[in-house]
Amino acid sequence: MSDLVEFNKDKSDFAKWYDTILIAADILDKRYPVKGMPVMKPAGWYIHEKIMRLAEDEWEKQGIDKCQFPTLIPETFLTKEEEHVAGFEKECFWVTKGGLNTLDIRLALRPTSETAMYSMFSLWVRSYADLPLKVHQSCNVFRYETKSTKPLIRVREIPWNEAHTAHATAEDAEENLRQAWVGYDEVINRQLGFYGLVLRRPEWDKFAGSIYTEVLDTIMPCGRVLQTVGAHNLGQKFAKVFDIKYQTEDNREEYAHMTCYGISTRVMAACLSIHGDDRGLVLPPVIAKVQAVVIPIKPKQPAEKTEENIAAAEASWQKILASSKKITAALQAAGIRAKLDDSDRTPGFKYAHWELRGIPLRVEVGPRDVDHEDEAEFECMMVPRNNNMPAGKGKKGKQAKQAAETPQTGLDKRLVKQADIAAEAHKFLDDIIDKLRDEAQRQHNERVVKCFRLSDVKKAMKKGKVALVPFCDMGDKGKQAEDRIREYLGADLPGEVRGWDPRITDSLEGKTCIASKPDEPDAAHYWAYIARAY
Ligand code: PR8
Repeated sequence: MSDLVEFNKDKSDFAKWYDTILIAADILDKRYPVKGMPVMKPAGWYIHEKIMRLAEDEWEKQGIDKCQFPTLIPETFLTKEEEHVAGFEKECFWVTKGGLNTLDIRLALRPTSETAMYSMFSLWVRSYADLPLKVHQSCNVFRYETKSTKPLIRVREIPWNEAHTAHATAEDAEENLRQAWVGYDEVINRQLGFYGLVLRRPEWDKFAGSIYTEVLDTIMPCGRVLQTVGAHNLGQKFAKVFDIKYQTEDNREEYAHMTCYGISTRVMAACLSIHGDDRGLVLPPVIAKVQAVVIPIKPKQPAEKTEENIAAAEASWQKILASSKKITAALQAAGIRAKLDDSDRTPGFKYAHWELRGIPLRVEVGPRDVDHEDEAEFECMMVPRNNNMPAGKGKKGKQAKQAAETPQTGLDKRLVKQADIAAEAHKFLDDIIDKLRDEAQRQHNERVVKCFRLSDVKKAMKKGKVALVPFCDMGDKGKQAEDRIREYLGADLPGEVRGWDPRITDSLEGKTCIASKPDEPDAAHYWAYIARAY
């Protein structure tokens, strides 16, 4: 399939890079004829499922149980919570017929599962002893997205994991959300090696039916942000309309306090985009189906083709193959997902093939590695996917100069002795993710700039940056200020106020809102982020 599209090797043209890498690396196929529903190929689905598993493991640790709810939701459930239905009815796919019969009540393909789950929560919660009630599921949800769709980022059938919880008190619900963020930090930051801005969304942009919404906005390589996590405090809104009540210890009736949060294929989109490079994907080892690929390198044909020389080259090749097999087995025995590529292709072809697919570690075994006095002894070259390249290699002129000036942010390859193979491979796999995380963090930091004038916001955004600005308000007044910002930035630069980070405590004393009207300076109460979003 990869030959259908030529991979755009220049990541600085990110839009093109993203569109071509997913096809070239066999992640998905866009040719299925329903808009917004690409087919996930085995390599892509493996990665998605691994990411979901990481989240599931976190929820398991936190006592959030896995369950499975039906895909269809009666319209009567969906319309119970006013704000929720207003937010979602236009995004639903509706089932109106069963065979030839028209259904009495329309059924929605779940756009999210609050209403399906909470209709059952109301049956399951009776007393304080039934709380907290915490469940999650990994499934597909459906949203009739009207903005243009983009593989993994804005799809109409969304593979995701969603968690839903009910608690006795508002404090318990808050604490649960904090734990949700601990879980996402572990999965996205620690394991997948990237993160983003953890923000509280403005009132006008919160989840339909929530009292507040927190998100992770990941800054993509083009400077646009992608909401990779949505975590919502639902307060008692849903509990009231779904009648999720419990008897307190002193026999009062109370409504439960609820939260929900979820991640989708967007996490994979961000992970691939942030770590990938001009040569293709760079996978964090934890999500790589093949973590190490072993490549035997054939000895050169002897210059003098005497029988003796030919026999020596063949003997060396057999040793190389035998050692490669042993290395693969040793890696597998050490719990590493290793693969031997002894196909008939040239080493150069194989390197490019596995690099494009992001395989974290390449193990090369060549003639010199097996040429030891002790027959049983051999070594190999371990080359991490994020290998520091010799500066400017293969490049000329300006490009070579640029390459020489680019900081080396990866790892160096190493010659490894037989006895150390398993330990060294493990060390590489650990170091790879640490390096990827450091580099992602460095790039993130570089992309955020403080601005105090709209003209500076414009300049920053044009350079692919995100602006951190003093801002007045996160309610109606803030919305008007945002409208002024949008007008100023114009249609070519559709920036928006993404929200604020309550943990930024830099003083705002004496600062005015960046979108104040010329003669009416408004005091700033928030550090807000302005960015263009996906
Ligand atoms: C909720 N209810 O629904 P949320 N394509 C890919 N990913 C998407 C798309 C899409 N069209 N739409 C949203 N996402 C709550 C929490 C249960 C779970 C991703 O929240 O609407 C986004 O990353 O925020 C979003 O943050 C996440 O799904 C959860 O969706």
